[in-house]
Amino acid sequence: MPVMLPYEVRARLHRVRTRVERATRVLLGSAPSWKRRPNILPWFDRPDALDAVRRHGRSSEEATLLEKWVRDGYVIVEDCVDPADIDAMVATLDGLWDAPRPIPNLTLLGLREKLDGEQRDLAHGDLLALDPATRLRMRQVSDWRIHGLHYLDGHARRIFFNRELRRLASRLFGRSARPIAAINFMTGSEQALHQDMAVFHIYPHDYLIGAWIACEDIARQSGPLVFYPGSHRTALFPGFTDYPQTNLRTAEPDLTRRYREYVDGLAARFERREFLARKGQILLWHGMLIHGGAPVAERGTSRKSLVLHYCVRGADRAREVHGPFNW
Ligand SMILES: O=C(O)CCC(=O)C(=O)O
Repeated sequence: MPVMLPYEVRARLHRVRTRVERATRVLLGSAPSWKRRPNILPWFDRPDALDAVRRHGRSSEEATLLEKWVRDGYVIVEDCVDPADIDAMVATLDGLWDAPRPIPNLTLLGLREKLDGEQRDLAHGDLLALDPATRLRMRQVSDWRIHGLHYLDGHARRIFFNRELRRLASRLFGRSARPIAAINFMTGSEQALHQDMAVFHIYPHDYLIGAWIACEDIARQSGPLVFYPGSHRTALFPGFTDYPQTNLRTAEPDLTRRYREYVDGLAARFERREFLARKGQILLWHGMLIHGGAPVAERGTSRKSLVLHYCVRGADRAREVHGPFNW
């Protein structure tokens, strides 16, 4: 498993690299890298993809998986992640609320003090400084989540770099896959329908895979992940005229509103499914597959998951995009 540099060092290196790259572009007057390269789609998005399954599949089992990927835009797998890692990671997350000491650089996102209260983010140290009654109330009413736990927790890191998942994502891409992001959700996200291509800045298009790892058995009333098989074959929102620069992260409010209408309209043409997963099951989905979080029918029901995203080297253009950013 790769060794992680301390968080501060990595954050600093990232900032320096971003600044140097931007300055170089300004000085040389060069266009963003994606304008200088053709948009060659992955094999699974090409018109001959179903024929290509025969070339790509190394066994009949793999060919079946790849064919489902091409047709439906998702596959479900299990037995990839060690349940002991899931249990240890979840124990760390559950223990954050009354931990003996703060974890540096850890922020809990989406906290609130009452059900209809404003959401806010809090450093772990600031959370522990609150009185126990406030913390308990916050825990009961917050739909909280954490980004990048793998930087801080060894078990989350083992899952992030899980070989089997990486191998699978590489077989799907037909190229070596690398994990680029991780979010731990503790409750239903109730996220509006979207495609991850609209959230990430990917070029060439569609070199993006999401992996939703169930960290417990998922209850129907918890607001499961919803998804629309086949919706990955629809077009990228035409309003993102200079994608990957413009997407939901950089869009003005009116463009975001139009994107939402566009995606809701597309989703209505496909069957809606819920991922009522058993602990350890994993749904891998195409970057254009429409998905979101169902409404939480019973507040207080947990829905623990880890969502990873995979890309191929050089296709994540986030560092070249300029703000202002919506998050
Ligand atoms: O888990 C969910 O409810 C939604 C997750 C999601 O949409 C994402 O991380 O892209």
